[in-house]
Amino acid sequence: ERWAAIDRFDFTDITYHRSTDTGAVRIGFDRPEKRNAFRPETVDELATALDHAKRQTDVGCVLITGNGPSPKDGGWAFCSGGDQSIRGESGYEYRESPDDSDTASGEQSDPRETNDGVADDAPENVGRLHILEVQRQIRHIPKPVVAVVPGWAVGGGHSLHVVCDLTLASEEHAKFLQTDPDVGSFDGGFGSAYLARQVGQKKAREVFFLGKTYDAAEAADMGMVNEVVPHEELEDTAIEWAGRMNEKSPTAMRMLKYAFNLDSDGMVGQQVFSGEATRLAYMTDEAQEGRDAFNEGRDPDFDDVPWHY
Ligand code: 2NE
Repeated sequence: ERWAAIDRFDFTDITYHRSTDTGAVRIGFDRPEKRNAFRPETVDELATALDHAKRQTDVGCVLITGNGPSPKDGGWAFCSGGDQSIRGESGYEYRESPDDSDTASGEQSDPRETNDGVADDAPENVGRLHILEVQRQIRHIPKPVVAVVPGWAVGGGHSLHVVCDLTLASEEHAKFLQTDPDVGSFDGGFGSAYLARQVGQKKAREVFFLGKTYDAAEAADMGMVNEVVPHEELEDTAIEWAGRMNEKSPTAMRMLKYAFNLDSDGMVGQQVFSGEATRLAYMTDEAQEGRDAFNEGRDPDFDDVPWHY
């Protein structure tokens, strides 16, 4: 078996696995009957899995994909963006969608109220847009993140693939579509402006303004997909990519990712990049002499340290 479940979490909306042969984890959206649309719970779980993946020092690659096919109609999806059925006035809300609810009246219930004692302490159920926080996690996690696209990548799901470091797509089933302006939404950050850096201004504007559907080959021609492979080879190829990346120098890979990010991340990019430079500096005798001198209550001795040029 290629994957072993990481079962320390009680996820309902995603699956989370570790590769049995290389340092990769696989996060799978697991709402195939909704084309893997995300609701706030999905986003919370995604954030938890990404944070866990970040902390695994023997993991050098994160694969994000969509489970499928849909038991309803056999359709495949990476992610179709925010679940419109639980979208409230100001964002996506923690509540059951009409088709999830088993109340006879169809009345909506707040799932947080089903656990004794939770509702009193629960924060107000304001609309969430925290998939944008997850985009920043993907951007800043110190290892490559690959979008493995087995089907539809739409709306906020399209933006997610855009923000990933690499995209691998199913030849038969992957489809790329921006519906944001159809549903009165707009990803004005990585989903659009960063897409323009990948495919150019005209094409990025076309993606949003015309809302055409692109197949995997068209998306690769455009420059937003790295490689297209037959559907049945998708996961094996993803694991092969992860294996290749895992053989490389972790420090070099981390510095490269942050270097690629730097010119579109402004001061935050500079902060992230320089944080890694600080880490490298901490590993020198010079920095350790500074630390030791402080702890020993003496002046630091940098006499033997050359002024490199
Ligand atoms: C994804 C797409 C193109 C698929 O079309 P098709 O024809 O293959 O499937 P179908 O029948 O439309 O969908 C299958 C089932 O999935 C549900 C549908 O309602 C349908 O349910 P049933 O009729 O079987 O009960 N479904 C699909 N996507 C859903 C969604 N996003 N929310 C809730 N249910 C969904 C087609 O389904 C489509 O266009 N979906 C909508 C895509 C969309 O507009 N997403 C939101 C964009 S805004 C956003 O994601 C966002 C953002 O931009 C910024 C911040 C946060 C979020």
